[in-house]
Amino acid sequence: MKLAIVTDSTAVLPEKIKTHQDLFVIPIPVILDGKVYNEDVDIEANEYYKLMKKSKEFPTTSQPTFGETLTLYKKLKEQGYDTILSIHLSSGISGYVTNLNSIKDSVEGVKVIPYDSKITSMPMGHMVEAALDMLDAKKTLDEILDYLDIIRASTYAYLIVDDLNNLVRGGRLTNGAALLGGLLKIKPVLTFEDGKIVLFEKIRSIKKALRRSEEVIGEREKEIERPVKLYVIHGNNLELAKKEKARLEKTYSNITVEIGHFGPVIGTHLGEKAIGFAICAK
Ligand code: MYR
Repeated sequence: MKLAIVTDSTAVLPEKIKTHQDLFVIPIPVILDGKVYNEDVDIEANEYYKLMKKSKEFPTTSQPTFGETLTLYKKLKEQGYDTILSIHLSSGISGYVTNLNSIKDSVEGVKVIPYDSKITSMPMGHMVEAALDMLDAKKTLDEILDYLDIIRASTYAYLIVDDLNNLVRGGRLTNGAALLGGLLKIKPVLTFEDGKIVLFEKIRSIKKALRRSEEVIGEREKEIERPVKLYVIHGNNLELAKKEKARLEKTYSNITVEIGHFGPVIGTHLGEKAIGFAICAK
C-alpha cells in the first residue's frame, strides 16, 4: 500500500508535519466582498481578520469543488499512491466530507477513504499527525483508522464567541434561529455534539464562560482516561489565549497546553475574538 493523507486547510497542522512527503492539503475558499480567497494560499489569518472588519458584505465560505478534489486525487495516483485517506472537517458543519462519497470511486486503481473528523482545527490537525506517525511506523490502514476512531471518540470542544451573529447567519449553529433575539448579547458556551455546534450552557459574562470552560475541560480529562492533548484556539485574540493557557496549566499541572489560531474559514463563522478549548486523546 502507498498511502497519501489528504486534509483541508481548516486543520491546524503541527509545524513538524507540514512538509511531510505523504501529506496534501486542499484549501477551502472564503468569499469576501465578492472575491474568492483560498485559505492559506491566497490569504492568511492576520490579513483576513483585517479585511473582514472592513468588508461591506457578510463573508461566506464554500466547499472545494469536485473538480479540484479530483485533480488532487488524480495527481496522487500519478505519484504512485494507491490509497488516499482524506481527513476533513466535520460533516456537521460542512457537506464536503459527505459529498466526497460520491467521487471516491472515480479514480481507477485508487482507494479513497473519506474520513469525517467530526471536528476541525487543532484536534483535526492532531488526527492528521497521528495518521502520519502511524504511517511512518509502518502500521496498517486498519490500525490507523482504529486509532483515528479513538481520537475522534475522545474529542471535546468548547467555544465562546464574541458575537453569535456570524454563526447564526452562516447557519452553523444547530437550532441557531431559536436563539435569535434571546441570546445574541450573552456569552453562551457552545460545544460539538456528534459533529454539530450546539449550545452547551447559557452564561451571561465572558469571565464566567471562560471559568466554566476551564472546569468542564477538567471533567473531560478524567473521562478520557488516556494522556491528552489540550488546545486553546483563538480568532485574533492571542492575549486571551495566552492567559487561558497559563490558567489551565496552573490548574492541570500535568498537561501542556498548545495555542493555535482560527484561520479565515473558521473565522468567517465564529467571527473575530472567538476562543475555543479542545481536548482529545494523544
Ligand atoms: C463550507 O462552506 O462548507 C466549508 C467551510 C465550513 C466551515 C464551518 C466552520 C464552523 C465553525 C467551526 C468551529 C470549530 C472549533 C473547533
